[in-house]
Amino acid sequence: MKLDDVVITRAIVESFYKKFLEYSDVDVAVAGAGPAGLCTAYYLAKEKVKVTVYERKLSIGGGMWGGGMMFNELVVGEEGKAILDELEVNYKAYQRGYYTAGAVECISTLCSKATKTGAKIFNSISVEDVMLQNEEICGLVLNWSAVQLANLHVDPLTIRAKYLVEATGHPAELVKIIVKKIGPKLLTSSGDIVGEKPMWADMGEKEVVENSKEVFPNVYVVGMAANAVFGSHRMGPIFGGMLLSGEKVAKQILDKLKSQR
Ligand code: 48F
Repeated sequence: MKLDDVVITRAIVESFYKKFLEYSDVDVAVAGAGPAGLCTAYYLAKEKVKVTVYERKLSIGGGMWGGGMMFNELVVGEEGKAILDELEVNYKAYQRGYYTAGAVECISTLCSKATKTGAKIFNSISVEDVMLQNEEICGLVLNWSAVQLANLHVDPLTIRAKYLVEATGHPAELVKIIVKKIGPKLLTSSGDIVGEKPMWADMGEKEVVENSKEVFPNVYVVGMAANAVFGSHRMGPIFGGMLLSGEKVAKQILDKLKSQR
């Protein structure tokens, strides 16, 4: 069959346009498609929650591709192994309590599971602000990452969400925006971002799950952003905590959504 270049153009533009519009009003919007954000999206989408993820970079996966110092293997502890089982990611026992998985298989499977269960991921789009109405955060403000990179003076677009998930990793960008625009009114000990502490895998892994919770009304934090915001240690290339963090917040949001039905 003879191909028409313009039909290809129309197919792309119309299907993207339809998808973007359909997901401009969602239950949950996630900022950042690293392991924690993707895992949150997977567990929500699995329960038929309308969830969308915005990722600044062209490629999703955040810090997972590089394993540790670009040795593309990950370590997962005993608790995190259950999520690898759920995702059907292969792993090997290294020694008791330490399992290794290929970084590429892990992130590609997580992405595949999240999208196949219904999460919509928009890459190359950066979150630059939140929508606030009547003192309530109720959406994300988005722009093309290329616009930010080129420093162009272009106004953003806004989507509505019942709940937001901060999953931007170490810089905790979404929470930083909230503090900058609304003030230090977080549900942390100081009301402000407490700040990330140095490396301590054992403590960081435990605390990241504890810290994954609501940080501002309707805004939940997962992954490294949770430890940055609540003031806990980093843990380096052990990734079970990132996955468990996403699973925990997905459950919390599901409970909230169910109680509103
Ligand atoms: O950094 P990232 O992988 O965060 P995570 O899911 O996992 C942390 C681990 O990778 C690792 C670690 C674990 O032991 O310490 O660092 O908590 O993924 C965060 C994603 O958010 C994107 C960023 O490009 C990355 O892919 N991101 C950051 N800021 C924005 C954003 C933004 N303003 N808008 C959209 N995406």
